[in-house]
Amino acid sequence: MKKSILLIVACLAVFLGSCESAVQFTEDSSDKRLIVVGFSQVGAESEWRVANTENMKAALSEENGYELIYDDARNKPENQIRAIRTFIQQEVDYIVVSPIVETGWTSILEEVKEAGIPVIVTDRYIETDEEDLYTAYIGSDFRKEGEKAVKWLEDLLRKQGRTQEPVRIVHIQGTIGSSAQIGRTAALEQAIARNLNWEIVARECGDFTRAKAFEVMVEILEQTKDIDVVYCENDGEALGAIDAMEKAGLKCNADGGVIVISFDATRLGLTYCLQGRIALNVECNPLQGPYVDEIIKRLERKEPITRQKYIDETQFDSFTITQDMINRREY
Ligand code: GYE
Repeated sequence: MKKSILLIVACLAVFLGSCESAVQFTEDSSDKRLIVVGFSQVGAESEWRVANTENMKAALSEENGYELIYDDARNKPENQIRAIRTFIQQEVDYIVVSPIVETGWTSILEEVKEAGIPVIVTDRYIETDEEDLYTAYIGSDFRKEGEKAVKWLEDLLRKQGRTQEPVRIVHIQGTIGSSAQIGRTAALEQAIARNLNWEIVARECGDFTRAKAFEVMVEILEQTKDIDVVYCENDGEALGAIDAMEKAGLKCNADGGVIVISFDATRLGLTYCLQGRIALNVECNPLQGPYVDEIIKRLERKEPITRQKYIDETQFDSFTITQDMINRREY
C-alpha cells in the first residue's frame, strides 16, 4: 500500500514538472510573437502596384517576424477607410497605408491615434496639418519625377531646334487626387507656363490603367492626330496610348514621331523604351518593403527613425537604354 502511494506521488511530481516546462515554453514563444501589421493597399491597377505588393508581402513575411493582414482597396477611398477601421478593431500593432488620394484622412487617422497604433504611410502622401497623425513616410518625390521628365523634354526639343514652333501635347493623367497625379501634373503645368510654344491639346484621366488610357486616347485621336508629345503618368497609360496611336497609324518615337513620356520604368515599360516607342521613362521605385520593415523593427527597439524618406530613383531614355539595363531590373 505504502509503495503505491509513493508511486502516485512520484508520478504527480513528474506530471507537475512537465507542466512547469510547458509553461516555460509558452513564455519563450510569446517573446518571439509575430508583429501584426495591417496593410491597406491601393489596388492592383498597374504593374508597378503588383511589384509593390509583392515586395511588401516579402518584407513583412512570417519568416521575418510578421503576421500581415493585407487589404486591397480596389482603388476606392471608402474601402481604405473601412479597412483601417477593421485594423483598429483587430488591435494590430502597426498600420501601413498607401493612400489612394491625399485628402479625407484626418478623422480616421485620429481614430488610429486614439487607439495608439503607429501608422506608416507608403508610396503616396496624405494631406494633413497635424504632423503627428502618422509616424513615418516612405515613398517617391512625384514632383521631382515630373520635373525630370519635362527637363528632358525641354533639352530634346532644344536639340531638335523646336523652341519656337508649336509643341502639341496630350496629357493622360493618373487617378485624380493621388499624389502621383498631383506631382507629375504640377511639373508639366509649370513647364507649359515657361515654354510659350507648348500647348495642351487634350487632357484626360487614364486612371493609371492601360485599358482606360487606350479608351481615352482613341477618343482623342478622333478629334486630332496632330500630336507631338503624349505625357502619360505611368507605364500602363503609356502602353494603352501607344496601342491606340499605332492602331491609328501614328509612329511613336523621339526622332520625328510622337514623343511618349512615361513614369514607373517597369520591365515592360522599359522594353517599349528599348524599342523606341517610349521616349523617356522616369523611374518610380516600388521596392519599399525593406524600408517599412526597417522602420518597424527600429520602432520595436525604440530606436530613432527617419520620419520622411524619399526612395532613390533614376530615368531611362530610348537613346541610351540597353537590354542589359532591363535584365538587371527587379520588377
Ligand atoms: O506610378 C502607378 C501606380 O503611386 C507611384 O500608382 C504610384 C503610382 C504608379 O499605379 O503605376
